[in-house]
Amino acid sequence: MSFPVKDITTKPFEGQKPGTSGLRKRVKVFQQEHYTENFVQSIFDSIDAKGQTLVIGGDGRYFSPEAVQIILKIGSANGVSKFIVGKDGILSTPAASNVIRKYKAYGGILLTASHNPGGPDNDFGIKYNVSNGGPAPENVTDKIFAKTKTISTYKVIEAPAVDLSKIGETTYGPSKVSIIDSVTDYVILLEGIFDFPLIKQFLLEHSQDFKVLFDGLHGVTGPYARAIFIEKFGLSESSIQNCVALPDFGGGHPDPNLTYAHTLVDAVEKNNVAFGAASDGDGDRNMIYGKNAFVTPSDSVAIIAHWADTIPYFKKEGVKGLARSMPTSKAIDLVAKKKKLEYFEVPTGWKFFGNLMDAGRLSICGEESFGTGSDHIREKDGLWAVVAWLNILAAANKNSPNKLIGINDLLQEFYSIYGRSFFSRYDYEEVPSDGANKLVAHINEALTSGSLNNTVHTSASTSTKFTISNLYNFEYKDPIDHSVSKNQGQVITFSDGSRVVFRLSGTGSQGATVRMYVERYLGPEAGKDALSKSASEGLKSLIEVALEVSKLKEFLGRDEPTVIT
Ligand code: VG1
Ligand code: CO
Repeated sequence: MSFPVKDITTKPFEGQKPGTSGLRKRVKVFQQEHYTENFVQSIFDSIDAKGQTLVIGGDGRYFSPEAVQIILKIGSANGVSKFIVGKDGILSTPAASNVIRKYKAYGGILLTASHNPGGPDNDFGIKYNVSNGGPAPENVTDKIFAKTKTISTYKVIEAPAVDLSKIGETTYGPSKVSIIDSVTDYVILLEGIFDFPLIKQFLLEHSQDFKVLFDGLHGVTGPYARAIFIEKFGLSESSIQNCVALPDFGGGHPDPNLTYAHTLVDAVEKNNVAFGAASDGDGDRNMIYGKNAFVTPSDSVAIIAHWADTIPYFKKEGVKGLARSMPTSKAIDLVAKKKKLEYFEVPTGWKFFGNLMDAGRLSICGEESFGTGSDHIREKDGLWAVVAWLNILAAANKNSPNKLIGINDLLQEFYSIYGRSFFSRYDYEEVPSDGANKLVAHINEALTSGSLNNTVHTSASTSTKFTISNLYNFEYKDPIDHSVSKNQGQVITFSDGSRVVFRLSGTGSQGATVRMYVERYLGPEAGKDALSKSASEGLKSLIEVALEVSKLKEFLGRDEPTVIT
């Protein structure tokens, strides 16, 4: 059978600019005639995938099956020789990164809008990853965006739809399509990193006093969690919930934080769960939350780094360096200093870690936005972080026969060694762009004129005084390829070492989202009482000052943030 290639005439759409992590828009936008096709063709116009292998995966959200067929048609017409596709189009983001690396693919297209809600009235997303398994760097995404602005035709082959539910290899026009199990390779990967037998034994011994609960929030991790928690660790069905992946995530917001993962929070409190965890829609985020113990992502990555030598992968490979995104708290820097490791501060977005990892200078990194990971792949990895914590707890308990060590014990011990970086993020979602721009302009004005430098600000409720020491726009020069990324967030520093950051989100699908990040550090000498306070108590006065200095409420017309994490 021959499969003719057809050229279809089209016109550019506005706004097909990939954000922090791919192009994200409402499903209805992607469903417009030629919209998805234009973007996919623009990807192929920006790369050279002729004769190459391409991975296709995603979180299975609404509109994914249609999008997979569009990519197959356009990709094949553009000369891709082989597609590796997760069964039913499903591969979690970390699993896709692993598949790209393991099978030495040229790159991959991931269909996900991550933690954004799904369904016909919600979000869809398309992201391109390169051969190291990581999100395409800015020079590639800039090229894709430029192509979307001038596109006039796209190519398709005329072929019947591929059955995505059958594992195996088939011929598709001039190309081959290999449908693979979505879970197997990923589980093999984690088994090679962590001490599965140790974890299993620990969980078995403590089946009564150390209950585990993983909440998939109806995102893509459900089947992965089942394979790991039930099949590998031998836990019971009651240790996982919401683990059936649904195209609309059951109507929920698949974002693992204290606001949106309330199904986990409620169950942990009600059932005395010692170790709870959740992941987001596409499986790259995680939250660690046990009874009376919430681990901020900034602390989580620092604690994993502190305990790295209990994890077989790091025991073998060593820890080469540590890193965090700029707004993430500096807890991990303290670990790096103590362990005499190199450490880096990069802009928000996982794509900035990839070069450092490829150069062998970075092993463990994280973002405050519930993203944690390592150089085992080039995406953040939700289940990796969850299993890392179980590995660490199992190892810590091996040396503690008489007392069960839980999440809170690890937190308190960490604070007693390094001190504590109280951290919180306020999100003001879908505010008018005009107000957001005014806020940015207001801070920029202070930044250039220096009008706020050395000014003293007093918190209304606690009378604590804060002196502004500096304001700057964060700029990053990649140490490997020397590319420069400007305007990555406005930073206000205070004389006591506290810090407030303002940033506009690059993942929202409409309006503007303003993020305010606050951090205040107390050294170990502050003592146990001060260090074990809640973040909201520890940060109250700084937040008041940040709101006053930025005039945020005035510009955004919002009294309260949409989400506090
Ligand atoms: C947000 C987070 C950022 C993260 C990005 C993608 O970006 O702040 O840390 O890398 O989402 O995460 P922004 O630009 O909205 O602040 V995910 O789980 O959507 O791939
Ligand atoms: Co995600």
